[in-house]
Amino acid sequence: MKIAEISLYRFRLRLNRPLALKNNILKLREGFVVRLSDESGNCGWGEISPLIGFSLETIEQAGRELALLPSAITKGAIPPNLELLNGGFEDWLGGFNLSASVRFGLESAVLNMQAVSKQLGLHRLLDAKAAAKVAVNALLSGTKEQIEAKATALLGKGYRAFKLKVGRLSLDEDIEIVAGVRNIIGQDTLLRLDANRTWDLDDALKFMQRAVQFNVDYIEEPLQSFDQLKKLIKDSSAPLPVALDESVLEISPTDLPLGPALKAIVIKPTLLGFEQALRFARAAQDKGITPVISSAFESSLGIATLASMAAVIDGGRTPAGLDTLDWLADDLLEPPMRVQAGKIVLADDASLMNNIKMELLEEFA
Ligand code: OSB
Ligand code: MG
Repeated sequence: MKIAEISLYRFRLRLNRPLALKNNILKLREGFVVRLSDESGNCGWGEISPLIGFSLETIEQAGRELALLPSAITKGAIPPNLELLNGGFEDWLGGFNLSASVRFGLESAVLNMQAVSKQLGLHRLLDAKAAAKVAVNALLSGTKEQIEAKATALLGKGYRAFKLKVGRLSLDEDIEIVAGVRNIIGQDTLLRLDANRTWDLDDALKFMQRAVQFNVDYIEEPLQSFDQLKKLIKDSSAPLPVALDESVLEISPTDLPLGPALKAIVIKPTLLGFEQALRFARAAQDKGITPVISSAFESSLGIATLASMAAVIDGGRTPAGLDTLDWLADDLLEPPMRVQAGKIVLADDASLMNNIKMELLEEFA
């Protein structure tokens, strides 16, 4: 297969409400998309959406890389067997030192183009037996009232996993919200927490000890640094199971920390690259750690690609962190991806990406 044509676009999507991130409040979701086509006219799309405060690169940096994409990438034959995701992309693209979001977008576009040429959904290209549904965790944020209303509504819609942000309020307030959510969702529903590195060891332990009674699946990044978290992971008396998220950007798949308290690693392919994300997932599974594929507020185009990866990794059973689309007022796919009864449903053919909303795309470079 050859790349016959490459087109780059920029987008700015309106949000339904401002997106409050660590040190930034986004009013628009901005990024790029790349469209590749082969000699037969099959085309594949990829989303490039660095997330400020989480991606190591800025959107400007990603744009510069895209504007200067080496002709070694954009012209000529694509190496064989890339869809095996066992190092082919790294051999092909590794030498160009592309940032993670650009790498993810290019890898996605190539894989989606291959899927289209075989008239398969991306998950089917990667694994003929892949599941067609991916469970997701709902993402709860806002005031106690908003969180409880959302938990009630989504439980009724069939969600069986919830993730709650903690560490922004006082200990008592946080615990009250955790208790309220657990009370609403009942005992048979997964409850995950995410502290986004807010606490020192003392505060983290205080919180974790009080949260034990609420049967927490895991808490992401309770401590301020990977070094601190590593110590907690090795501590067999840690009160709650923990998950890596921000720390994943500071390690490589071969040096995942091991210890009794490490239950899961949250993998955000936009921050890592597609093939690299899968490498983390496989390394985690080899060590008995649960990989959880998660979004960085991509459009439906990125979410469809991420859901395909989650479907391949463990049959879509472990709820993925992909329930972020309702922040977007505009979206790049028509119809957009939607969560149905707590799951994202993938199409067996390549139809998900048939309709890209060209009117939201501006030609770039
Ligand atoms: O803190 O896990 C986070 C999205 C972008 C940046 C950081 C985070 C997230 C999410 C995604 O929470 C949704 C999820 O994991 O459920
Ligand atoms: Mg997190």
